[in-house]
Parts: sequence; C-alpha cells; structure tokens
Amino acid sequence: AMVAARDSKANGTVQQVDVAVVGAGFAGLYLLHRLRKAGFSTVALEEAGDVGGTWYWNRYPGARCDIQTIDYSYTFDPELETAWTWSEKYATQPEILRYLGFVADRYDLRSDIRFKTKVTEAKWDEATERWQLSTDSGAPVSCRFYIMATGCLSAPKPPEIDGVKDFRGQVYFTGRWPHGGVDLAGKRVAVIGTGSSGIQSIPLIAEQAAHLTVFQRTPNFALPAHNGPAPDDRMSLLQGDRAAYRDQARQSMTGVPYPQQTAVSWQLSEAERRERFERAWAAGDLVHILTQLWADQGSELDGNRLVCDFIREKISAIVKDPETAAALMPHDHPFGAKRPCLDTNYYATYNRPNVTLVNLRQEPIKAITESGITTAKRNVDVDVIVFATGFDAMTGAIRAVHPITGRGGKSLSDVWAHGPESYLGLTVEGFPNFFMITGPGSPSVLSNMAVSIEQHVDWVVDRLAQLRDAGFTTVEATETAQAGWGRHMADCAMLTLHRLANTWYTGANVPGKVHALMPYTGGVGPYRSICDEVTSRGMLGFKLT
Ligand code: FAD
Ligand code: N01
Repeated sequence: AMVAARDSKANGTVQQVDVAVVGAGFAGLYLLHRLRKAGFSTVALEEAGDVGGTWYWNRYPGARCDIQTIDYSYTFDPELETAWTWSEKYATQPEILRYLGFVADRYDLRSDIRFKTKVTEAKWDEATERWQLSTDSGAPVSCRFYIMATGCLSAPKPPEIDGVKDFRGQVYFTGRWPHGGVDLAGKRVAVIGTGSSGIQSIPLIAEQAAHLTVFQRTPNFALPAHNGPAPDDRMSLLQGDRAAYRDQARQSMTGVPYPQQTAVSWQLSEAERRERFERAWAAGDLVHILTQLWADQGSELDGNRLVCDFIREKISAIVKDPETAAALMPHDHPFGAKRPCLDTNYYATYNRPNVTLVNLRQEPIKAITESGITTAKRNVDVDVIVFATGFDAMTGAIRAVHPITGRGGKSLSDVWAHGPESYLGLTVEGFPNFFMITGPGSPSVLSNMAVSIEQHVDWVVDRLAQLRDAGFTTVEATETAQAGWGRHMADCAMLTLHRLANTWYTGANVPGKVHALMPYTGGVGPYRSICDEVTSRGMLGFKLT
C-alpha cells in the first residue's frame, strides 16, 4: 500500500481503497489495524509528520494524561498490554507518544499512513457510490467508506484577541508547541487560559520564567494528581483479573472501572462526607472524585455544591494571598459540568514571588500590543505569550474539511447549521458510508477516550465486514433514527448538570458557535448496549442497499 500511495502521488492518479481513514491518533491507528485484519484495503491520511494525534501536537511543559495511564491504553491485544509498561500513574506526553509509536511499529501501521497530508474536501459520488477525498498533497483518494478519526480536541481555537500580529515577542499555542521545546529561562511570560492545558503548564513555566503573568477569564476546579508510580490498589485490581477489569471499564459510566455510587449526599453525615472527600482528594484521581463521593453530585445542584465547597476550602488553604485565592475559586459552574483539571502544584504556584494572577473578570484584555498585553487597568510587558486557549472541540476538525458533500449535494455544515445532528454520534443521515469516531452525539470526551475509541472502532469495522459479507454496498442512518437520537440526547442531558455550564462541551468557548451539548451524557456502558442493540435488531435505524 505504501508503494501504491507513492505511485499515485507520482503520477497524479487517484488512490483507490475500500476505506479511507482521516487521522493517525489513538483512533486512526487502531482503525487501520482492525480494517486490515478484516481484509479491507485502506489508507490513513494525516496532517502531522508522524503518528500520535493529540500526543503529537500537545508538547507543552507538563503535558500528561489525566486518566490513569493503565486505563488510558489500548486493550484490544492482551500481548500488547504486557509488552508495554507505563512508568508513572499519569504518563507524560513524550511517553504516551512513544507508546503510540510503539503500537504503530508493532503492527506495521506507518506503511499505510500518508503523513503531511491534509484532507481538504470530501464528496459522495452517487453514481459510483464512493467518496472522493481531496488532499493538499499527493493523490486524491477514492473510497467506499470514509471514516473521520480526526479527534475531538485537535483544532486549536484562534486567539480572538486584537493585536496578536503587532506583538514583537514570541507567541506559542499549547496545542501546537514546537518540537524542540521553548527556552523560557529569564523571560517575562504571559499565559492566557486556565483550562487543563494552562493548569498543567503554568507550574513548570513559573519555574523557568523570570516572571509569569497568568490571565484568567474563568477559574476552573483543579485537583492534585499526586503523580508517582501507578497505585498499588489499582494495579492489583488490573493484574488480579485483567479481563474482568477491562470489562468493568467498558460497562462503566465513564470508561474507568469504578463501582456505581448509590448513597446520596443527604444520607451521609457531614463527617462522612468530609471523610469521603478527603480520601478522594488524597487519591489524586478525577474519576474517583467525579463518581465516588455521592450519587447526586453530578445530577443535583445541592449534592454538587457540597463538593464545590470542599474544593474551594482547599484552594483557600493553599493560596496565601486571600484576593488571589478568591479569584481562583470557581462559582459560575457546577463541579464536573466543565472538565475539571488535574494538576501538580497548580494552586501553590500562586504563592511564588514571580507569579501574578490577572483576573480578566475585573480587568478584561483590551488588546495585545507590540510589547505585551493591555487590560482595562494596566500594561503588562512580556517577552513571550502562551495561548492555552483551547479548541474548537468535537466538530472543529470535522467541519474544517469543507465541504463534506453528501447525497443530493447537501453539505454537512448546512445540515449542522443548528448544531451537530447524528445517529449515535457515528453517522449522519444523508451521508452514506460516512463514519465519525467519537463524534458529537457519542460519550467521547465525557469518558476515558481509549475505551470509547475502541468501542467505536470495533463497532464500525465489525459492521463494515458484516455488510460486505452480506453483499451490501451502502449504509445510511434514517431520518427517524437520527431525530430519535437527538431527542434521547436531549432527555439524557436534562438529567445531568452539564447543561448549566458554558463550556467547550456546549460550544460556548467559540464565538458564534451554535450552543448545544455535544457529547452523549447517558454513559459509556449504556451507550455500548444501545450500539449492540442496534446491531442485534438488524441494523435498527439504518438503511442498507
Ligand atoms: P487525535 O489524537 O486528536 O488525532 C486526530 C488526528 O487527525 C490528528 O493527528 C490530526 O492532525 C488529524 N487530522 C484532523 N483533521 C485532519 C484532516 N482534515 N486531514 C488530515 N489529518 C487530520 N483523553 C482521555 O481520555 N484521557 C486523557 O488523559 C486525555 N488527555 C488529553 C490531554 C490533552 C493535552 C488533550 C488535548 C486531550 C486529551 N485527551 C484525553 C483527549 C484526547 O484527544 C483523546 O484521548 C485521544 O488522544 C484522541 O485520539 P483521536 O485519534 O480520536 O484524535
Ligand atoms: O482548553 P479549555 P484546554 N481570552 O477550553 C481561556 C483536554 N486536555 O486546552 O473558560 C481569555 O479547557 C478559557 O477561558 P473561559 C481536556 O479534556 C486534557 O485547557 O472560556 N481567555 C479557558 O480558561 C480539556 O478540557 C489535559 O472563560 C480565553 C482556557 O482559555 C480540553 O482538552 C490537558 C480566551 C481554555 O481552556 C481542553 O483543554 C489539556 C480569550 N479570548 C487538555 N479564549 C489533561 O490534563 C479562551 N480562553 C489530560
């Protein structure tokens, strides 16, 4: 296939495959492997220079996973699981990137990947019943099936602040960090943004920089990672019965094997609640604190407020300056409704003499100038500006392929003009033989993505093989099924607190983006059962030809 890819590049012909995959991150790599094993000819098209996706692009200081790495791993091959050992509870970006490279080598995946190749347009050709993909380099691709494994957090958001071009210093984005690293020693540095990327990088930038000024618009909840070796209790659960451990993850709400919590907050005494909270805080585990305190924390404001109060108490105990501590305390969203962060020394960093917090709620940024950043109250001169301002999440990378034209010349951006509609977050009516891995409408970002990616890839590849074997050439969601999924999404959303926060889950972080809660909030295990039921009921909600 490598030869085929090179040849078609050379002579300008079209590369013909059964299935084209876009993206070579966690999802694209596993897709390639499964598709090949199922006997499909395939190619993956990847804009980056190598595999890794998220872990290729996000090389900022402090970048790590925030789901324990023993859980944030492939599980499809028991031999792979024992061939690789993680060195820490939360692996660093370089280690995760090495792991994905190891996987690519082990299954010889690079030979079917065209790197530095961006897919720019996609068109369904009704006559041949094939997708035609245009690329910015090399041959276009003709395929029966078109699968976007383009990532939920892969399209960085533009800075949206006037004057960036005037700035004479250096500008960096956490999501596009230079491969050789950046020397910040002795520099005056500004970080804009206090989401997970900002919160992971700020403590390390503060250690290097002469002075660091953090520009915070909205404070976020952050919990200590307590990184180190993988905890003994989790390791013994995993090693005690690996298959059962993995299965529990697949059936769980979040893709991490924790039991379902049943006690609600008002059944517990104040002392019991505090005891549970302190244990969770000491565990250094997002999923633990999000799911193991009391059952109503994610669904009822009263149960949730108790968690918020405990965390705010921790912030005030760590941060010495009361005004800074107050500015760091979130009050505008329920805990968990926005992705909470996992940190190492984040709050304590504000006790350093070389760190200043600027609260943009009190003094908004007016402009970026030649020499730095001007707020409503002051000029801050800096040598370097780091944008930790996040992503056009979930739909950004999909919509960046423009247009994606389905049946009857319909374009996906028109179909999604009022928000991303889909059936199961996997397919869209009017777009035959088109699939999204962890698309909007699936649990995706509300879960351990490794588990959600494997579930989607397995489901899609199994269906493609089954349809091929039964002699079908096209598969497409029906309008009824898609409308029903939209209603189910909305019903589920009413049962959680996610709708009460302005976040990248709802599109609120991107000016002009339609407001809609994009991930499925019904849970990973229940979602898997639904997908399996669709299959067992003869591809319920799909039209096959
Ligand atoms: P990606 O890894 O984003 O890969 C998509 C690839 O598609 C990219 O390489 C991109 O270049 C390519 N691409 C996109 N559009 C095109 C195009 N038009 N043409 C060609 N190529 C294209 N999730 C967790 O579950 N746990 C974590 O701890 C965790 N940590 C994270 C930390 C960071 C810093 C970030 C940003 C995300 C994190 N996530 C985490 C989410 C993470 O994105 C997923 O876990 C996972 O890596 C996604 O894999 P993917 O293959 O679906 O997408
Ligand atoms: O992005 P974000 P992120 N002016 O959108 C601010 C995963 N991830 O890259 O909240 C001023 O969360 C913005 O402020 P506000 C994880 O799922 C995981 O940090 O919009 N400020 C916010 O503070 C995560 O949730 C890890 O008011 C502006 C920040 O920038 C997701 O990726 C690490 C602004 C953006 O926060 C995204 O995280 C990294 C502006 N114009 C990422 N625009 C792990 O730890 C934006 N902001 C595993």
